[in-house]
Amino acid sequence: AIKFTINNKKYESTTAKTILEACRENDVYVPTLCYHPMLEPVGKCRLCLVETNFGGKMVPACATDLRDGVEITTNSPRVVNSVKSNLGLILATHNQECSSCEANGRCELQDLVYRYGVEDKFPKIFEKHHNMVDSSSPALIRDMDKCVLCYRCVQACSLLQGMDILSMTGRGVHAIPKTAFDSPISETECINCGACSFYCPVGAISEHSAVRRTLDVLENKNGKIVVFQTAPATRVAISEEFGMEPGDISTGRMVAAIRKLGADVVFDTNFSADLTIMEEGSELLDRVANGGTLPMFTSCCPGWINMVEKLYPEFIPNLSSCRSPQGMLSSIIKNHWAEKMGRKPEDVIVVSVMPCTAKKDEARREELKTESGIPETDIVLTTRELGRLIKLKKIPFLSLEESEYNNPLGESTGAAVIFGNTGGVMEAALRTAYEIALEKPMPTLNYTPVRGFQGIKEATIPFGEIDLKVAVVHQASNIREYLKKLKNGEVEHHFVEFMICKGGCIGGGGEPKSLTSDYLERRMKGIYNIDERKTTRKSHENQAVQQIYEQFFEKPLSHKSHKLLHTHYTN
Ligand code: HC1
Ligand code: SF4
Repeated sequence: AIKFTINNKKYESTTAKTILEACRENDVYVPTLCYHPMLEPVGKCRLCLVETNFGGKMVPACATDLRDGVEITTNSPRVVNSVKSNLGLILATHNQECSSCEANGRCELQDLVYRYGVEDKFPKIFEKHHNMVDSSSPALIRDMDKCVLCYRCVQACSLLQGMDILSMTGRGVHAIPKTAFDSPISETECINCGACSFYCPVGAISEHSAVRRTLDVLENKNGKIVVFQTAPATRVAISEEFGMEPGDISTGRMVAAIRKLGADVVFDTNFSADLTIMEEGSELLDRVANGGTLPMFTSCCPGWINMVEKLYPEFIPNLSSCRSPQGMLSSIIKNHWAEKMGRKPEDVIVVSVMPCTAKKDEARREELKTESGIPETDIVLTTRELGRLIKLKKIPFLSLEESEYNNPLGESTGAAVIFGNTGGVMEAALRTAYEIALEKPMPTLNYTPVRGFQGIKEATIPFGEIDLKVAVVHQASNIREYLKKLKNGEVEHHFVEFMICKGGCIGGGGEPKSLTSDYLERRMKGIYNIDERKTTRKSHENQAVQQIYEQFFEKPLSHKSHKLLHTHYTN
């Protein structure tokens, strides 16, 4: 163990590698702004400077190794003054439009300024330098006058996602994360995954907010019905917005809160996740039996679809033609359910709550409009935005009595909720495809080879006459590696699941921001817990799904399903 002192108190550690880790491990507060435990320390913000007994200069705790015998001081007047003056300098280049900022209330800079009582008395020097708001993307907004030069977006985009859309250019106050040729982000190869917005500690990159529009829709209905749908991964993360732990399951409270906001009906995207399994499973069996394009690729992750269309159009034929569960449910609501309720598609407003920024982009696709040309999904809110709405309306989330989804489009199985985890779509598909093709259930429902955080997971399942070879790939950088291998003939599979974000949707760019290093593991556990507690855990056993086939779609891949549940891609 390494022995050291912090503020004259003795400690030892076997796990901490840096001074910052040692302090955090022992609950000693050290301010940070550029540091995030899921990224590499860059030592840029200078807020974590501490004194040590090794020489006179203060050192950045995040980037200094913990050494035996080091005496660390985090609370001396010298340290505190340095934090205050560094915060003052950051403020001088920061556009503090706090009250209208997306980050208001969850801004790391705001918290630090308050905590240290820093007065904003420096002359503003940002206006002349950046003055750049890029709202060209339907998913994200960048306001560079709020950038604090932490490098977190740059790292998220290049290191985690392997996309390299943003890079830091210029020096000093002129430094700024830019796109190549400074193009609007919608004109770059950006896939709208939102990883940059998740890691942004302030409001410099945030989701393209639909909070105000949603309030307007809820408060001025003009005779319309407002229908919400909620994605699998939202229910294990929304409570983090209210101070609870990652992975806490709050399905019933979330539904109750959405009703309190004024929604008329709350359906579950999990219903259409079950439906997706019926359609996609059938599509796979059909491709295998009839020599269709293989491997077949899942198509529910919109960041992934953006990646294929923008960067790998040669793989478009591999994509399943299934719409995402969001797309399927909105289509059913407007084109089938509305009619059953005696209403026109125009009378219904669909608001979907997603862990994902790219879903905002998906909802605007031309292929996902009704015959009369209106979008089937009107509004997409991220989980964070739903949290903001609930707080704005002063709804006491934690003490709400649980509420159930409306039926029939609110019924779902355990197979649907695991869509939220990497490997979940694959596991759900296998539970159903195996049983339908072989007429017996899988030996075990918890199919562990496709679970967990390994970037590329592979498995082979004896499937009657063939061995079904599958792979699960998550996080954009791993996807690029996998596709390279596939092009080179180094891998061979029948079916591959792709999710752009690490961990799958639980790691989506629109989920509550977390400064912990284990939020993904904990959300993942929450999802598997929901699955285990369900009485039905196979999509084909969803009675509401069976019913909609009997009463409307007839069978998977029918003419009607093709029209309402499938789509096509462009480049
Ligand atoms: Fe997902 Fe999906 S699982 S894409 O990861 O297929 O966003 O949660 O809603 O549509 O169901 C996201 C999550 C989500 C879709 C489903
Ligand atoms: Fe990069 Fe994703 Fe942000 Fe686009 S949305 S800039 S790809 S991190």
